[in-house]
Amino acid sequence: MVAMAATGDPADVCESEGGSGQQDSSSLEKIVDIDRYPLRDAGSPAWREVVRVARTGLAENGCCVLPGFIRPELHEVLRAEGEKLAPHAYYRVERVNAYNIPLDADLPAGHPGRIVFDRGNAFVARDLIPREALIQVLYTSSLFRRFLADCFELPALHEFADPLAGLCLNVVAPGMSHPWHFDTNEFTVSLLTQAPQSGGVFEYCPRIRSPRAENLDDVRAVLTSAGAHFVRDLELRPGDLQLFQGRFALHRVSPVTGDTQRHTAIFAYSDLPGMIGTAERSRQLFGRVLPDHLAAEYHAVRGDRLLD
Ligand SMILES: O=C(O)CCC(=O)C(=O)O
Ligand SMILES: [Fe+2]
Repeated sequence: MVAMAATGDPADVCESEGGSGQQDSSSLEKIVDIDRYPLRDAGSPAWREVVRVARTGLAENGCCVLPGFIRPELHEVLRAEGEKLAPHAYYRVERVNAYNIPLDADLPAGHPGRIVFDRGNAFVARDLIPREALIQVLYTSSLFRRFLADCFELPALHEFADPLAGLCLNVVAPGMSHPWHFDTNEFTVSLLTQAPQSGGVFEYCPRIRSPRAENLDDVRAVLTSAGAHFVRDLELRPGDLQLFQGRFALHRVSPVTGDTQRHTAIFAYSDLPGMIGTAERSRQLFGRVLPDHLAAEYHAVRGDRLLD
């Protein structure tokens, strides 16, 4: 979702990170269907089987869904908490391209980065989400993080040090969409907390680019509606957890129709500690810049040579 750089300073790691132990386990047990997803039993046969299925989906499509991750009896709490937060989202319809790079970037004629969309979704920033909200409890759970790291085949995942990004509620109101884009962060986990009445479908193009190849012709085909064969729809229900590698899969939320907003919690993690967004990106997404953004040095650490 956001442009991130690692400051490399371990002091930047969120204070809440590492909050493991009994409290973590018991709060997680109340939220997650642990019979299906045994997050407390790392390495057990049941854990390994869930991780195997997730890894297969990620390897094949850069995406996998863990259905019924949240206990069904909490779906209404999840929805109601999101609904209460949604009015605090920062609304500003922005003109963007799929790479989230400046619209006046010097790109050759015909480059898909020259195609411009209205970004009509809005984010509620992390500092507005109460500590006890289900999505905040999940985001900060070290058991949850350890499980996700195993699914992504990483030794560890870290919360963002950014006080606003990292955990957000993505609000797509009727008539709005979250247009085609690549994510700048590599590991995104999301949870639909409120389904729209209609529309608002998550559409994605698995592996349309790779760390070595932008595949501009294919990207342009999708952006100009000539590439329907690249596009897959993902069926998501409230309480399903989605693991996604959006840096290589072009994706969007199609326009929401009907009367109901679409809400998703977006949990962003990094394999490096201390990730913090640039002041400019923070201003665009949340309408605010905090001292942490200004204090951080923005050395982007990337393992690839892609445009963004
Ligand atoms: O809300 C969603 O399902 C997708 C959000 C997304 O793509 C993003 O925040 O980058
Ligand atoms: Fe995204």
